Amino acid sequence: TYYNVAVVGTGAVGKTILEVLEERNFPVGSLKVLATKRSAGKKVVFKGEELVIEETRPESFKGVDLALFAGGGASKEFAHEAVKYGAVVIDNSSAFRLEPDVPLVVPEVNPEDVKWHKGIIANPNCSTIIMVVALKPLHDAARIRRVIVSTYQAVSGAGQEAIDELLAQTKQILNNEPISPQVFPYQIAFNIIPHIDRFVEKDYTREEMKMVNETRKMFHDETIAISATTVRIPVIRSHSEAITIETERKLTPEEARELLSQAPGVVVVDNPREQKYPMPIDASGRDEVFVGRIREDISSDKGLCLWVVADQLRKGAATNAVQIGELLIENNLI
Ligand code: 2RA
Repeated sequence: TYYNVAVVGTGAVGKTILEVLEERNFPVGSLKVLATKRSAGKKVVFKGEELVIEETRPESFKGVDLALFAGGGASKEFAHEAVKYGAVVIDNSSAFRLEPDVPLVVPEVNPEDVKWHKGIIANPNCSTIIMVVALKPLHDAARIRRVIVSTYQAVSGAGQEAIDELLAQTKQILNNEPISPQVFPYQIAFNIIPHIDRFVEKDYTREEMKMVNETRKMFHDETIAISATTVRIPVIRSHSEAITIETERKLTPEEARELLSQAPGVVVVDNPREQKYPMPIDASGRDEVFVGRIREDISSDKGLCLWVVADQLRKGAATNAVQIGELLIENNLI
């Protein structure tokens, strides 16, 4: 069976969705690429064929089986319209993630939740996806009670303009020219900024609270204590996370390494003696979540520290969305 697919959005995530659909040989019958008026008329290439980007309208979803929304404002405007026309929507924006009747899914973590979808399935935030893929096998084995995480997030998480800004600023600074930050609130080249998205509650940012609330929703456990600090660093692609967990039952680093090396979607890169650990340059372009620096938390009885890296445009966004689509097909849910 082949499916009529629409991809809504042609930014960094939309483009990556097209690449992933092609690479994974997703059973695409017909493909529509939809975007705002600004991009309409431009072309994209899918499986060697040129496709003209169309402006998104409610009627665009007529006959569409699966609509992959890449994120942004289009979701609020058109996701429900797409469902009315009979499409199943996989949505990468934050618009519906915490709605009780919308499943929030990472296939390695809570695949069963796709079964109760009512038309929309939400794709979690990139930094959350990366964290939960690494934590799920540990949670299943020893029940995580507390998580403390600091992120080191690549500029591409903020879109193509953010990449352009980092490259331009780097050149300007090396040439002793003045800079004028547009995408980020401060200089990002040769700097880091401990602030992603807006400040919301108790001086935490929205990005930080996404990691708290989305993780609890997918683990079906509102009692896990989670505190995040999310930080933008001058790296082009792939997010990194320093994570410390406390579990109900003590988990040794050896046991954690064993569990993670068996876990779907995870690659363990952990050999301090040979200076082997995950880094953004190695994770970029890959679909797996890389875990290393697995060690005892020497400050706590039942604590464990990990270093986790993944390509946030792929597993953190596009690949996860396409995997949800594959899960829907396997379960006859489209
Ligand atoms: C970021 N969390 O890196 C994002 C994008 N969803 O800014």
